[in-house]
Amino acid sequence: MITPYSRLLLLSVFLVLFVAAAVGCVSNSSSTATRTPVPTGEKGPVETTDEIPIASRQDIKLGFSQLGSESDWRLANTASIREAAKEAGIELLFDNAEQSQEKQIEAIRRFIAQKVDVIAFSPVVQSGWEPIMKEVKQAGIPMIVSDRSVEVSDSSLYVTFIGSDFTEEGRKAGKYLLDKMRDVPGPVVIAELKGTEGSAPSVERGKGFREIIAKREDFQIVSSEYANFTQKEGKEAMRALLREQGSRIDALFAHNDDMALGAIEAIEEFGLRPGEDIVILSVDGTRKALEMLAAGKINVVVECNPLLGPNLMQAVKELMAGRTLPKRIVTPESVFTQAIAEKAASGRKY
Ligand code: GZL
Repeated sequence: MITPYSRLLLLSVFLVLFVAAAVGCVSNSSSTATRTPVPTGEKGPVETTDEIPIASRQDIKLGFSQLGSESDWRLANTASIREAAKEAGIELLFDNAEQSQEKQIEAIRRFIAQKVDVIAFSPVVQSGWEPIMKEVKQAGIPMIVSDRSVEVSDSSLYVTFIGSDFTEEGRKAGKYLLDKMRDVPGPVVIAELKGTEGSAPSVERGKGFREIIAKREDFQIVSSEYANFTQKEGKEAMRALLREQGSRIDALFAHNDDMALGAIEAIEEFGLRPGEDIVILSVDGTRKALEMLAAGKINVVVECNPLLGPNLMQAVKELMAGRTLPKRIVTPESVFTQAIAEKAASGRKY
């Protein structure tokens, strides 16, 4: 027989159990949002939900190691990074290593000590980065590779690589030359001015170019010299080449515009007509090269986009908001021929 007292007792027990269960669901629901800790160095992880960052960080600090200031492309690249950081409200700690890998490594180590949130760098050469990249990883700081690629056995040492497909750029130059020379009986004697030894653009542009010109056995590369992407060294190397080979050269593949511009000076000093006596292929797409293209002194310029700043800052913000990034972000590029040179040169920012 249930007395009124025991009925009241049972009801209050049910009531307590019901309220406890209701509260438990609410508190559980707040833990269902998946949390993605984002390493930000010693300050500890920035936690976000999958949907939106809990707070888009306004105090992001980015350490950037630039490889140098050797070319107009590089100056445009640096300007793009500085402008985009300002635009994005990201504090930029910038170091220019002037072509020294050792100085780049020292700068990256300083960024670790300064407890930046993200470290990005444009590696002067492909190899020798594993030890410092491991130090960065151990410090819990995400790393972004910009412009030139690195050779590492462990790709988890960097979050993403933002830059061009240099092999494809070399192929585009080769395809132009095959087409230009399709009715010219061989042999076609070719000279090559390479950038910095061991750098990704030089290794890969050379590889892509050779892959394509191999389609004609009578295409012969008779000289291939390093000129470190600079106009001065491009002129000096071309001068020496002309002294050696004389007017045997039918075409020149310069791995960047600055070396092509230097070569043009040497060719004219030698008494030959660049763009006519010697077909000139270049890469980058700077205004000066496009002006030479329009003047008929260069025959083709394969674009290599230096304006990586916006992509880099976007990647930094996504990273800090806890989002995952693709391992590779490729910048869109085209080819400039004499037909479109005038128009392209007038609008060129750099
Ligand atoms: C390519 C870049 C190269 C340019 C040169 O992404 O690294 O370095 O082609 C520059 O002009 O010096």
